[in-house]
Amino acid sequence: MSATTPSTPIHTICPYCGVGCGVIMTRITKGYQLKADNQHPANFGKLCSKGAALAETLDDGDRLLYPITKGKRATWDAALSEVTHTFQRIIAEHGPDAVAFYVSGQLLTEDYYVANKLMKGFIGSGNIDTNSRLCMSTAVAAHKRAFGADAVPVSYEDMEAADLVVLIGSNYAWAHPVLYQRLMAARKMRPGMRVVVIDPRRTATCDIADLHLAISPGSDGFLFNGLLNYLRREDALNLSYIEAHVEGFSAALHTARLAGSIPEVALNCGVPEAQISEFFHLFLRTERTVSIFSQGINQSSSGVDKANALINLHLATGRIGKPGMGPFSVTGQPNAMGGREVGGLANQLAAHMDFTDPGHIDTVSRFWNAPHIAQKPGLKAVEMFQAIADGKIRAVWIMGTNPAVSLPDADRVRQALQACECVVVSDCVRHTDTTACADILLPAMGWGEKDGTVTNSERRISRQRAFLPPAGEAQPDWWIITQVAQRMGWAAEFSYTRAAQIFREHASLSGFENLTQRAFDISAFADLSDNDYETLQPVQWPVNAAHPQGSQRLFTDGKFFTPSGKAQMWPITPRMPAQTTDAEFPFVLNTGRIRDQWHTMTRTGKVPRLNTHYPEPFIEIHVTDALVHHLANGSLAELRSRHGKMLARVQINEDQRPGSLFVPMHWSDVFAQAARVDALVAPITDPISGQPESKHTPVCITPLHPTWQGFVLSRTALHFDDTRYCAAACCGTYWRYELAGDHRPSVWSDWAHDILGLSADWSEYRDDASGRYRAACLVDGQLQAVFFVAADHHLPAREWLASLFKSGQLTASERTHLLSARPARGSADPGRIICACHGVGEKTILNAIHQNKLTSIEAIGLRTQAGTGCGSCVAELRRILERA
Ligand SMILES: Nc1nc2c(c(=O)[nH]1)N[C@H]1C(S)=C(S)[C@@H](COP(=O)(O)OP(=O)(O)OC[C@H]3O[C@@H](n4cnc5c(=O)[nH]c(N)nc54)[C@H](O)[C@@H]3O)O[C@H]1N2
Ligand SMILES: Nc1nc2c(c(=O)[nH]1)N[C@H]1C(S)=C(S)[C@@H](COP(=O)(O)OP(=O)(O)OC[C@H]3O[C@@H](n4cnc5c(=O)[nH]c(N)nc54)[C@H](O)[C@@H]3O)O[C@H]1N2
Ligand code: SF4
Ligand SMILES: [Mo]
Repeated sequence: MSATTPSTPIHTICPYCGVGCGVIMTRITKGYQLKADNQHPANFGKLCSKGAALAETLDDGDRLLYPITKGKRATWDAALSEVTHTFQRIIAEHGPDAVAFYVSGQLLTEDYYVANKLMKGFIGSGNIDTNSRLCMSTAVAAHKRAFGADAVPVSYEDMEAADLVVLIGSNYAWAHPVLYQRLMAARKMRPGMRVVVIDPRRTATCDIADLHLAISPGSDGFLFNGLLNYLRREDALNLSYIEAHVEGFSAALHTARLAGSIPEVALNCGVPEAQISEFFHLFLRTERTVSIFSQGINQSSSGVDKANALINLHLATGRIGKPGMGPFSVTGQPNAMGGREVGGLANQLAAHMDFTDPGHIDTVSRFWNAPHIAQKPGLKAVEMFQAIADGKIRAVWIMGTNPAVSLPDADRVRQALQACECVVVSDCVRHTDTTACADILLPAMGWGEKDGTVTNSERRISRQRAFLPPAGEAQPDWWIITQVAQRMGWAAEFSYTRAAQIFREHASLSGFENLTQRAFDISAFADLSDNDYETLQPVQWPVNAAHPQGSQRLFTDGKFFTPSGKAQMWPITPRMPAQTTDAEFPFVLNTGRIRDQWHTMTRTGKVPRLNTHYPEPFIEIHVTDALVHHLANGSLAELRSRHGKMLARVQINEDQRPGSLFVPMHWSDVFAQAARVDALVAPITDPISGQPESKHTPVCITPLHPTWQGFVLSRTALHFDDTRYCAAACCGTYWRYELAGDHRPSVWSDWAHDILGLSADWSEYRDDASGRYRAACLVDGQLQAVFFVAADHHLPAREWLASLFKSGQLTASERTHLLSARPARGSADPGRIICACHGVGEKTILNAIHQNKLTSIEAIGLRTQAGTGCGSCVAELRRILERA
């Protein structure tokens, strides 16, 4: 482990999204200073709100600090032996397919490599799958069908060089913020560049769009086929490219004809004809086109077909392998791509080799010296958890993912884990919905402590470097896995003592018997010295004898990795989502991400400034739907599907299509009482990739009418019993709780005093007729907590009260106005926080615009500082400006 000398700046990589931004950490007197890496080719000095707040995630609060077995602290040796013996016993009794690993695109490549090697090579089962199944498996399958290999053809620079960028099912502004900023900058330089966004809802990304196609959910395939048919009719196909480099053209074209002409496409996609023709025309006349796609395509029961229908367009126009062109699947997790390289999916083998080719099984088996290597693919994530529920899998080891929150049909997943004979969880965090189901907990080193490599969306391998000592007894994931492998009897095959050895082996396998038939080849690193590994510079694969400096773009020679060397167009018959809405479940539930949270919030949820943008779970609904269903803005509602239910706050806007609801995926039981959206999501998957349809579950919505609603702001963390709804947010100097209940305490003040456990210096106000209760508790003149209760959701703004937690002694005037929740003069309510870096609220921004007649983002920045930090909020600022 290189716990490098403090004060030398350490170059490492942000652990969140697949953009893979470089950051530099320097030790300062109090903690660490974080800087964006100006030299890193992913971000060139930029960071988003999450990356910029990384230094605030480094404390040990709620870290898993030592192994725990059956609820008790254990030594590493005892815990590892227990994992080993349990797995060995179950394998002996029920065979290797009775055990499984469920891993993650947030592991480093070295961790991933050894996990895959242990399960497939030595335990001899294909049962290792990863959360990338929920994320990138569709793109992987589509790439393989089209290119014969899972290879992303383009670079970030291609996006910047394009004249048309089409963003499909991607909320780029929030999910890949630094790439979004690069796109904005590129368009500023070349105002001729056009951007089209294809997404059923209007997102922050639409801020940059020249055209937004708010298509009906799941209808993308009709659009792409319609476009292919249109290009044919307009004689805009690149026949010489097709002739030389593409197969399957006639069949693909034949099925595309069925999409009909523009009016039919418009009807199928639910958007005006004029918009369809504008998009088709733009695509037709713009040679340099990059089509970026993400979960709006991947998370679908026909995702692979949609992705291939899109790739078809690039193949038929020859727009691939050239600067500024290509289909571009952007990865989600920091090492989603690395996981694909090592073969972390159940249907892959290793280093881009597959079970479908017996030669590959033989190659890997000889390389690993693993005679009992698995012969067939294992179960894909959703099937894997069904097999756990059925008792076919009796032991599962979960590493770096939180399936009790993030898998579809999450209540069933949780029940399956609770019933499973042995659940091992390696995580950095002590309390997650999944660690709550574990029999054995193994503390993994987290970001800043661990060492290894990750690969970003543009195939760029970068080093993640340690700059911190491990928390408690935490160990690197590769070490934990290797220790179990050694105890299982494979000491020689898993004798690694440092990450660099694993990386060399992985690099060497990528080149082993690879006579240029396999895209993934980093054999140039097979003999990398430890020192060179330490100083490895970011580089795009392939990196081999032919491309020692790496490769910016693939398929430049028109050669693909199929047996014929030609790319494959696929005949696609578009399908709508598997489940349709009906009278009982009239809405389509769309789910996804918000700007400042990362997945299940285990890390971002503890950063105060990231909790201000959206402090509680919410449901976005179109204004007309809200009217019909009697839902008021800011009220609480229950969502229900055939699988489960949840509660969240209603947000009314015109960004959703009527009939669609949007709910973020982030809230877990750790942060809210009943807000896991995946409890509702149907476990329906794409038949080829096995990726769940996380964006289209039929649901119904009903207003919630609890007896009381309220909020509590408190300097200390509190616990509430007997609530119907409770959402907690850690806000630095205070905790915020949004609450609702069905049972009214007989005496409110007893309730408040009990919860806070303090009797000193309370001021209270009660109005039984209206159901109002307000209380403030001060200790030594300092605000300790406020309790606000009402009969419904009409409660005062929290912001001024929240600001008082930053003060020491309250002034007399502040004390007088506490229970009215607003300051002496005027309203100091800044509104919902928009700029996380400087804590600037929507109302402050609107006031500044009105009072000073501001007309530009720059002017708002000068007045209020909003948007002058990381820049992640610029899209929202522009919308506020437009509205004003
Ligand atoms: N802030 C933040 N950033 C992240 C993450 C995070 O947790 N937080 N996670 C990372 C990960 S792992 C991933 S995979 C990426 C995901 O990045 P994205 O895919 O960009 O994010 P999502 O919000 O899941 O979904 C994108 C969009 O798909 C749209 N959509 C829904 N249905 C359809 C449809 O039928 N057709 C089309 N065309 N669009 C549709 C949704 O409305 C949504 O706006 O983000 C990464 N970046
Ligand atoms: N409804 C709905 N569901 C979705 C999605 C959606 O759009 N909608 N998106 C899906 C997608 S694309 C994804 S990628 C998944 C993400 O879902 P998850 O992978 O379940 O989410 P995370 O919160 O990132 O979980 C990572 C866990 O690993 C831990 N961890 C972090 N670093 C390390 C490490 O180095 N080692 C170990 N051992 N543990 C570590 C964290 O503390 C955390 O508990 O969710 C999927 N689920
Ligand atoms: S865009 Fe943001 S979250 Fe993604 S890698 Fe860069 S700083 Fe991290
Ligand atoms: Mo993802």
